[in-house]
Amino acid sequence: MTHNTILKAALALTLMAGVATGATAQQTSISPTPQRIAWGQKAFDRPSAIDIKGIDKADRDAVDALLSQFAKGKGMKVTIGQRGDKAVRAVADSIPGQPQGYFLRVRPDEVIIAGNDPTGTYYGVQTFLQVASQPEVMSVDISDWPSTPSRGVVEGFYGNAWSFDDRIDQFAFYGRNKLDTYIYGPKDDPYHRAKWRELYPAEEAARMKALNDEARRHKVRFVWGIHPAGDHQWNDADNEATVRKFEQMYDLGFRNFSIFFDDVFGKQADGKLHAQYMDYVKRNFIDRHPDIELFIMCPSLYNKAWKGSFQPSYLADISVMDPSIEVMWTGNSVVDMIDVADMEWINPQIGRKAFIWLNYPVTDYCINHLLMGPFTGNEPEATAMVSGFTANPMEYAHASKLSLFSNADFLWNPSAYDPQQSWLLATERLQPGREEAFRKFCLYNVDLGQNTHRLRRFNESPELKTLIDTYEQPMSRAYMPEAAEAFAAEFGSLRDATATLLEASPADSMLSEIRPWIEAARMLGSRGVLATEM
Ligand code: 14T
Repeated sequence: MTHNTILKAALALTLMAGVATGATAQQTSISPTPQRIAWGQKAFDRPSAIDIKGIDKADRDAVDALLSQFAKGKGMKVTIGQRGDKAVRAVADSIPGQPQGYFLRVRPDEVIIAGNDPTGTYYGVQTFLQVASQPEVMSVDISDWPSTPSRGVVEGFYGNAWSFDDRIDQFAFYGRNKLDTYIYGPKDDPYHRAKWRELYPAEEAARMKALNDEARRHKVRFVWGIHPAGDHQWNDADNEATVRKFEQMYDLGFRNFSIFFDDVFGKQADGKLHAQYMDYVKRNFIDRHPDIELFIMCPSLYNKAWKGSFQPSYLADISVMDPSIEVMWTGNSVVDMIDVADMEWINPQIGRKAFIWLNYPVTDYCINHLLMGPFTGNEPEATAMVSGFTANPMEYAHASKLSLFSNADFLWNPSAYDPQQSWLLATERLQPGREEAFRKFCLYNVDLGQNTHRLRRFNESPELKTLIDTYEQPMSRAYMPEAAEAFAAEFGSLRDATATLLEASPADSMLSEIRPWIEAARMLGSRGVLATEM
């Protein structure tokens, strides 16, 4: 959509404002932040039923997402379709040409959702569901597309892998937040790493298939990964075992694959052997199935700080692999945020744009911590230099959503990303009605503490820090009643906030998942209040 069309749309909406009835309705916060958006006045009251035009041709998953929120019947007219479909021909010129792009128009008499491709249509529906989440639905024109390809999650941590239910729940969350990639690499799934050669037994295979099917419904590409690097013998038998395993996954419906070589050293970390093996699998598996999309490798040397610990030629050795193979990279060190300089360093060496494996909010190296602060530190301009960007989360699937929500927002539209705003919205979406209490708790779970990877976050419990900064010095000379009061108020509000969360925790998956941290924060609050009384 050109600027000119946007201007015209905005003008049309402004004119409509004159005829709109009723008080000014609320604009909704849309996340991820759309590329172009022009709000008008109130369009209509949220309907309970919708009358869908284009339903037979439109992407099935998009229609299903729509019907999960509205009954089908006489009601608001919603036209849905994809570029080329007759239903959306009238707005063909407004549909952005980017992959996964869509155009959404909400007006008093009609709604149009028009995708550039099936995922675009699905994302258009997701945005519409946010716009229409209010009792009074606003007129709006949105033209939108992602700035970063392959956005999502790499389940790549050590420790308790996510459960089946966790993953099913994640895929719906990814769909809502326009994350399109999930890379499967839980270190502790035996069929991923320890017993990588063995096929999944029937029961496990059925569960993997169910997961992949569910991911597809939310337009998430489930990248099934194998970690053979620990004991691969670099011979034909092991090459064939890999293809056999991948064929099993292909037959189950998987269309995206990856091979991991991380955290192996010495003779297992030979770049030439890795490249030959990757090319073997490319020729003997990937190329035989033209409908396979992603083929990704995670190298042994996956961050700059480790360069001296591997063969000096490791990166050059893997750079000769087939150029369609994506290469993962964690940045300057194992746990690091990504900037332009990182990408300028790695991309030329591997002869392609690196696919980011961000080790945040993973906590497998600081397991007594939760990472619940704003998602900050990645440079917006770096996103144009990646082929994908996936985050390694905490073993706490629900709590990880706080960071993933903002990660999705950042990647979709990096130049519009505001970490604080995004965090405020994320906390509201995850704990609606309890967002203030949840925020109070989160602010006490920001920093990682001392850890091997040295990542720190310095905005831990900012309110408490301000009080300490204000009163520590003067209090060392004389007792100050106002200081005691101020501390009591802060600790009291932490105690009360966490009490609210604890009360809600049995019925809330996230709160029950992180209950020990909430309990600990409540005790900190109570103890603080008592200390001021002493
Ligand atoms: F492959 C990678 F990109 C990667 O990050 N691998 C692991 C990952 O599974 C783990 O979750 C992450 C954070 O702890 O770090 C990598 O694992 C390590 C890194 C180390 F520096 C394991 C041991 C280490 F000493």
